[in-house]
Amino acid sequence: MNSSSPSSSTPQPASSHPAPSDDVVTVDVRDPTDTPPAPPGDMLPGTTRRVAVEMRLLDQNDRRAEENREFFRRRNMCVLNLVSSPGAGKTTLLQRTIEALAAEVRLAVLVGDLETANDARRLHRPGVPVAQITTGGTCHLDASMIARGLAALPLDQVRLLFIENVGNLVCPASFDLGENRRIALVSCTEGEDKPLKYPPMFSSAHAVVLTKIDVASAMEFDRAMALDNIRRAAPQAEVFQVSARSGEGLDTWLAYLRKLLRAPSSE
Ligand SMILES: Nc1nc2c(ncn2[C@@H]2O[C@H](COP(=O)(O)OP(=O)(O)O)[C@@H](O)[C@H]2O)c(=O)[nH]1
Ligand SMILES: [Mg+2]
Repeated sequence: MNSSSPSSSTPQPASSHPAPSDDVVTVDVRDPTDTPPAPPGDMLPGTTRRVAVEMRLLDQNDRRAEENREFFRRRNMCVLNLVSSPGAGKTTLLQRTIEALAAEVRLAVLVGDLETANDARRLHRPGVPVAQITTGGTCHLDASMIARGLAALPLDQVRLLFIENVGNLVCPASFDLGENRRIALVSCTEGEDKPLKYPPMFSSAHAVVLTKIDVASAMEFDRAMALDNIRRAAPQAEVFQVSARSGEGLDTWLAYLRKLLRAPSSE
């Protein structure tokens, strides 16, 4: 455990143990009282209904996020939160990014999914600590999950932390994790209009990455229209176009990261 994790009041993970075959750590933040959703229909006698008190939850999250931000600032860590729908290419882009940067700067990764440590295994390489946060039914990472993930990682000298959020174009937009930059990915296989349909995810992003441009023409994807939609939904964001498969556009993306690393962590 890392004794200087963001909050000493942060509850310890229900389970935090190294996977037997590699150095990937799994931090299980599932709520044991959560039950898997059942098909809709009449409530059975004796079942209970959960009512989410969203405002209070978000206030609490914002406080935790501030603690995380302070933790990152003290350690001079630059933290990127990657958000997108499932399958937009977050893990693949991170794989390419880590390959390119691991020799230059000390990196770490927190990756969230409902189940499995598949992405953590894909991202792990010697010298790059990775923790998989398994959320059970929760469709986003929140600031306290990040604090628990941080506590499971050796963070000495880590300068750049990537957070791969749970794949979801809605909920992660509401949860500040204390990150320096939020990066929204949208792929050429999702259609041109996703930025217009899911505005909060794009209006809250510092950068938008259009991914899988290698398959744009095969998908008859209208890139000009998609870029126009991105600019309308995220006029504040820097926009990148990449293919993690062919490598096209990766240089510009990596230049953006290197520039971030040259800036003080509070920016
Ligand atoms: N053609 C193509 N496929 C990609 C690219 N990036 C990711 N993929 C594929 O898209 C699928 C989902 O990618 P993944 O990185 O797991 O997405 P995530 O769920 O956002 O982490 C995988 O089959 C990847 O191989 C890309 O740049 N080009
Ligand atoms: Mg992934």
